[in-house]
Amino acid sequence: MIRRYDYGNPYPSFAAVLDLPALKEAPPFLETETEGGEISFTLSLHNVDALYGLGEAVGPIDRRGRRYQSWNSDEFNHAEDRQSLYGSHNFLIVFRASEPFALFLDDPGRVRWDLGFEDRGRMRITSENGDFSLYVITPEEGTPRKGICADLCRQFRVLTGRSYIPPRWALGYIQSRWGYAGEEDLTAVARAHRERHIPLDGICLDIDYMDGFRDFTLNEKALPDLKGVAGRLLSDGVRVIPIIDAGVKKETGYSVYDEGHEEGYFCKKADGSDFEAAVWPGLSCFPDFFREDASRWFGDKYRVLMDMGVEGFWNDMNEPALFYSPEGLDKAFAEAEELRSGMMSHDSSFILTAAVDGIKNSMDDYRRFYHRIGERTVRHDKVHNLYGALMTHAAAEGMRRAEPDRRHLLFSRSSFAGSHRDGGIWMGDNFSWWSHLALHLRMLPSLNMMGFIYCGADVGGFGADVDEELLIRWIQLGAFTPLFRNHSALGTRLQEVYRFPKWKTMRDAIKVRYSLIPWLYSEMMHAILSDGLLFRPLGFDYPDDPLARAVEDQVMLGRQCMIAPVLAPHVPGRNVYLPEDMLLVRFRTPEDYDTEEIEAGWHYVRLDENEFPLFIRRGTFVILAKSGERTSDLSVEGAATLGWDAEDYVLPLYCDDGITFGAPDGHIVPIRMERDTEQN
Ligand code: MIG
Repeated sequence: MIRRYDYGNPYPSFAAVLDLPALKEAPPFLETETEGGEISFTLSLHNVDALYGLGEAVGPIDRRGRRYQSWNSDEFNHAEDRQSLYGSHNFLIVFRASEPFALFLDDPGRVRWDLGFEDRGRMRITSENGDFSLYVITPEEGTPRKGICADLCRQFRVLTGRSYIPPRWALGYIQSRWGYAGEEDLTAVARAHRERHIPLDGICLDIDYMDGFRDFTLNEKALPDLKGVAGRLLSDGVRVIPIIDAGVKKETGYSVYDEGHEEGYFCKKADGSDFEAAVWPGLSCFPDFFREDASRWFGDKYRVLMDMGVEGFWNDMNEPALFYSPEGLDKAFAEAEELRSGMMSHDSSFILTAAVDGIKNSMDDYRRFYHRIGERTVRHDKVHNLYGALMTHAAAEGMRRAEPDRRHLLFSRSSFAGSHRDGGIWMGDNFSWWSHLALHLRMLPSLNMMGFIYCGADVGGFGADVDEELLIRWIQLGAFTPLFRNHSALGTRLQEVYRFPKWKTMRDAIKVRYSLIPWLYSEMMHAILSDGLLFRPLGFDYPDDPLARAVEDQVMLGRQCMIAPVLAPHVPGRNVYLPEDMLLVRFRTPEDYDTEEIEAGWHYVRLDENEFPLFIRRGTFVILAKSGERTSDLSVEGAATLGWDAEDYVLPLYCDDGITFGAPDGHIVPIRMERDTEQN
């Protein structure tokens, strides 16, 4: 059951697809307070078993004891105490023995979440705008306890819509690097993979492919013939995936700028002039995606590249990230000058550093520009958290208009609740740190709760220099995530798997992934089409097992499996908690693996560097296809079953063409255990 309560004057919701009538009185079990325009809700946490949700955020899967802020930020330091990342995902499950519920705060402004931080016995949620809709979701009557969390997520998706469906090739391995600029890189990377038989389905182009970082242009030197090279690579099963940034370079003569400026599509300052701030191209203007005409105009631009054979994009810098505005720069220089003239006290260097550092992503700038929302003019900071979502919506709609029957790859950095309808997300600028490998795992179920089924982090880590062992273990996790992209920052150690002596170990893990794709795709589609989750915390499935609920480094995958990747260096294996009997599959290659039935409880599982585990629940199985080097090589035919000898289990394998929409040919193939196949 979903109830809606409105406070103040809510901004139009792009998150909800259901238009529920708003109730007048406040929800009885939340203590509501109003102070200086802010509205807070307080709830006792004494009998709460777990708090799940908030999507893209650092910290544990069970978020009790932490504090967060919903404020979309371009923040490359995903430190342990970071309160905001790139998306705002105001959905929280309050899981307790009696009357569990979930809430969704449809509020595009800043929201503060104190989830037992000040006082472990209390949670407090504060909307700074005080204008929002609050949705309270309670379980459908009769839902068994082990289905409650999933049911609350399902209802949230009924409210916010069905998840984006990527093309099947998007489950292939994608190689990316900030610095790939054009034909030479594309050809070399593709060849290096093919020569070594490392599977590959896509290569991302980062900002250098553009002409001076101008959206929808090409760097003539590096990429004189995108159409030609995209066609050649496609014939070898490799797609080119360019980046698009939110800011449009301010430059007369650059047609995108000229059109946007003349039509009035850019965000405006109070005096009616275009808001300008610097990002990669230098001073730039920012499309007002709240305006339907501006959104349509920008979305149609993607066609420029689609016409050259591009079938997928990634959207970046759409928080929006701002390096500085001219006003902000002036202010910082003025402060610096003031410091210079005399007052070099002990703390002036700190003041100077703060003044300079404060020019980026500054609140002053976010208060400096406005959006047209229907008849209303709204200052940006009030609706800040919607900007990236609306950019990605513009892109998704543009692609739909261009090719209505085809699925496209689209993933964004910034997002809001509801963005899951338009594309996937990646987890932004992580580091090549073991702790971020663990963070990648923990964020998967949280993102799934928001409906972001197609998601993943930069495999190997974006910032810092990866070492070989970390990359191997990261590939072994990425092998299970729908978005499986190796990406790294300019200036860091080159991170393509073939650059490392043990590249074969990584290739073999990628090959295992390809063998699993028919099953993984089916489970992903099942999660999408049933408003379910591909990744779940153990507590979702085993809510009455306190040991399972406490596990933060293993997650359930699909209906049959659990994963427990190695997350530390130099270890010969790891501890794994099995909430029920499972079959351990220890993969080395798609052909070389061993299996072992393990009883419920704690176990130390030995895993050499070239081995990684998949746990299959008692009485079920998955299928393992013959591996390939491109997703188009894979076939369900002749695939082997892998799992328990389960005569009465039927695996409902979802199959379709993987590329058209509405899945007119989507169908379930019932797979039964092969009786006479040789098991390894
Ligand atoms: O300010 O385009 O998160 O993936 O490689 C950095 C360059 C801008 C941030 C993205 C990252 C991308 C990088 N971008």
